[in-house]
Amino acid sequence: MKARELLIALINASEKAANIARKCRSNQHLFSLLIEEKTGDEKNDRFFHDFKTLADVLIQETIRYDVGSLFPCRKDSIKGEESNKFENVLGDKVIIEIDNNQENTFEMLRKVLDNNDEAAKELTNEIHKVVDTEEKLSISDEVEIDFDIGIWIDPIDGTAEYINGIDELTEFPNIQKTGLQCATVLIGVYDKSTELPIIGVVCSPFATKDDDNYDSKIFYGISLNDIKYSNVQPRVKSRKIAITSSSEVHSRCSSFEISMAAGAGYKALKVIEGDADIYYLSKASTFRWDTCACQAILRALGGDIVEFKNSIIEKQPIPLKYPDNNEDKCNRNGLIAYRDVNDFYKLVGDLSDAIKV
Ligand code: 2IP
Ligand code: CA
Repeated sequence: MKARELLIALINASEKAANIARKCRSNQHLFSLLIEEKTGDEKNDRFFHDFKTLADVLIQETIRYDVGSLFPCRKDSIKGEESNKFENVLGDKVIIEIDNNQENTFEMLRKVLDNNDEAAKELTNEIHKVVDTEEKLSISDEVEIDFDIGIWIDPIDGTAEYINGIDELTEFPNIQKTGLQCATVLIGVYDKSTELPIIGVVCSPFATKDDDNYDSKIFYGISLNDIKYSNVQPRVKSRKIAITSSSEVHSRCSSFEISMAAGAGYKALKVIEGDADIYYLSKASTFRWDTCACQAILRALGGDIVEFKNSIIEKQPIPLKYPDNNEDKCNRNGLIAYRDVNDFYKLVGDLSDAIKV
């Protein structure tokens, strides 16, 4: 398999995912399902699950189908955050699966969307549309992936931000605390033998706005042994900024100003773009699908995402790994994401005294 072809497929899949995410917000019917929390008598028993989960699963399964049909031998290794099996309170079951039959998709969506033909048709069209971002990649066709890989998808990271869409800024340039910008589509590829990420694509579906229409920005990177390739040119700034979750308990360090923002993918993206220098989290609240894509891009830029706890104990970077098993998928030991390893050492110096590990 050519790395270039896989990367192009992932870029196009991420843009299609962004189209579906935008459609679910711009179509009135779909959006009302997205924000509605039906309870008690109002609850529609024919409706299978909360729609936000359906939007997530639809995007995940569309990426799985698009990438899996180009690389059939890898289909079983493409995994996402969500389960694609739904059951309603009456015990009816539906499995969200996308194939090349548009009619099947339409019928499945009609069923889930309670016979709303118009909404089902609009979504079906997005799912089966051919999307080609025509990205110009300067990576050579010679770069082969001749080993076993796995793929982690987070169809919409920052789901709460995606649904609420309430913008809140920070005092730091280009960093939003909350809002649509904090929602990202994350697709990461890892090498099953080294358990390390090798390709990452991060799509920000609401990155730019023209009138009422949003457009994406797509960031990607490859880190395959000596081959380091990315479309990102991190911004240069004078302030040293660490970004973290509002739930983080360690919110003081002397080498960095601290910024809070929502979305694990968004925070790592801020480090990738150069708007922050480091993203840290001491807690076990991210998962493999939250970090794989961004870690690959950071590795392409000379950085990494490493464990918080053990890296601080050992005083050296210990990269997050992606074992190919069905066990715990949580990044149990927290994380530290950086572009420049010197920032990692500064943070370790700042926090080692404060933390009893
Ligand atoms: C979430 C999302 C949250 C994040 C959490 C992730 O993923 O990115 O925003 O918490 O770690 O697992 P925080 O914003 O505090 O960093 P999802 O939205 O896919 O559940
Ligand atoms: Ca997530």
